[in-house]
Amino acid sequence: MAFELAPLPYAHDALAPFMGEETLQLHHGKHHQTYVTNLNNLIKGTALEGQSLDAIVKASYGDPAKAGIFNNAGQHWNHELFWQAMKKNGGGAIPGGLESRIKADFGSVEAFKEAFTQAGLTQFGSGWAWLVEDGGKLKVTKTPNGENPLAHGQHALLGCDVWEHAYYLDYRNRRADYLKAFLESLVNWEFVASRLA
Ligand code: MN3
Repeated sequence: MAFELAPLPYAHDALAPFMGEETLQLHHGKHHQTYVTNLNNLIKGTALEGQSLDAIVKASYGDPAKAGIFNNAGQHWNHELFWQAMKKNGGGAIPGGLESRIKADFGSVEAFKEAFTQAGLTQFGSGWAWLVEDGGKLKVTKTPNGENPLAHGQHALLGCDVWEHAYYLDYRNRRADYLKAFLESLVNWEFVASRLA
């Protein structure tokens, strides 16, 4: 069965003013839809057709002959996590279990937020900033383009899209302002905590 674009888990105007209606219409309805359409076309009639998205991401990573499949499968995977990891009136308190893990591995919530923000700011060009579980520890990472923690054997808890299409309409060139709004006003911390192993 072909992959399908799931509806957003909130209305297109639910995240405004931190992520505006036009951004969500284009980002979800056009950019994400294009990754899904491209992925379906690229795997049609190949051994990957009918496999799970996770399996396709892992099977195509690092194979130059499957770069197009990986880019689109990775971006479909990344955006599915990204939409769920935000909510209306997001940000705020981090659930206790997750907060304890963050304090244990980063020293403080502030130190985690600084590391996450720096990862997003220093990802040159398009890519993602992540909070991952890796070998029982929480870590902050960054990846270029459609690459993701799954390809690196890590478990993603939170991802922030730092491609310009994610923030340019709302923040222009101010990626730092977007990252701050993401952490303080958009993240669904209950969802992030629910992904802890
Ligand atoms: Mn995107």
